[in-house]
Amino acid sequence: MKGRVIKSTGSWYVVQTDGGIVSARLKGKFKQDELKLTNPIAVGDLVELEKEPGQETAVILEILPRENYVIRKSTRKQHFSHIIASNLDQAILVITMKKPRTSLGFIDRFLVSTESFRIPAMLVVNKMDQLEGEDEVEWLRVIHEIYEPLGYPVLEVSALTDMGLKEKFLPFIQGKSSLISGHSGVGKSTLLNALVPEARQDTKEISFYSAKGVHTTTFAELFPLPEGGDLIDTPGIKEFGILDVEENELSHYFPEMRKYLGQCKYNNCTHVNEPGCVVRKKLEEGYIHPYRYQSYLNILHEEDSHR
Ligand SMILES: Nc1nc2c(ncn2[C@@H]2O[C@H](COP(=O)(O)OP(=O)(O)OP(=O)(O)O)[C@@H](O)[C@H]2O)c(=O)[nH]1
Ligand SMILES: [Mg+2]
Ligand SMILES: [Zn+2]
Repeated sequence: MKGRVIKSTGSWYVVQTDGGIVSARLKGKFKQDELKLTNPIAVGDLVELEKEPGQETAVILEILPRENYVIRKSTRKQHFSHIIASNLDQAILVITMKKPRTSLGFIDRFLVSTESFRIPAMLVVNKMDQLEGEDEVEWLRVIHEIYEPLGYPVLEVSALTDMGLKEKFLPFIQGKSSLISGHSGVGKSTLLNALVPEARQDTKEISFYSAKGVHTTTFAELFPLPEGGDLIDTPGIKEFGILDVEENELSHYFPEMRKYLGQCKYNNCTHVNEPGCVVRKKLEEGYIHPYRYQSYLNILHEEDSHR
């Protein structure tokens, strides 16, 4: 029989099949292609499985080819990667303006990653009920100004008061398989609970997290939306480790730079200080946002130091 992995807790996988939910395990070692993975099977994977004789449990025999996936560098194991989820229609980054404020750098790293996997992305600004002060209003304005022209929708919601959820957010997620990502404490699980009441995901006040990096949600889990489609809640991430991107490839993942590809004087231009660089020219003319260009440089130099 076939099924979709809805939760993975390390050695056991919870799989949704036509006949209901079953617990399944892997038999023996799984061959993975080029990728060195900390998790051979990810939430969202479609698998072929078989009931164990005389038991309620099943064995996973095969992973069907993944349409796509979001992957990040493993924080625990060097040179290893971790698949966050697979077979997605879109990736949603939940951001907040305080406690914690999501940095533009973090947003851009996330978007570079989803661009590289060709997964559409959107930003959801949560905790709008807490918006106060000119500084926060200005931050929000900048977020809209930067990301909307690039094709990333920016929605304002409050998972706590339900603001924006049914009328604005739902049309974006209905009938789709969406990954929910973001820092710990931004309200991913609260958002999920508001949309899928049966989910009953644990949520916790920020003060409980402290600096130790304790996350309330510890495993990715997929929940069907009553209106169709599904949402994948994930543990919070501190930094998004982008997989190796070549120097002159990085700009492919910035839609506003991608437009000018092939127009620079040198075809291996990194858009830093090469003569005849069209990207720099467009930056000076105001067609590329200086914050985005700064993120580009930051990622470029960070990746540099890993080489
Ligand atoms: N004021 C306000 N608080 C919110 C909102 N959404 C979530 N919170 C609170 O923020 C805290 C963290 O929420 P969670 O849903 O646990 O955050 P999370 O992103 O799932 O965190 P991890 O599972 O650790 O990644 C909780 O105290 C929530 O009640 C909101 O829209 N407004
Ligand atoms: Mg959570
Ligand atoms: Zn250039």
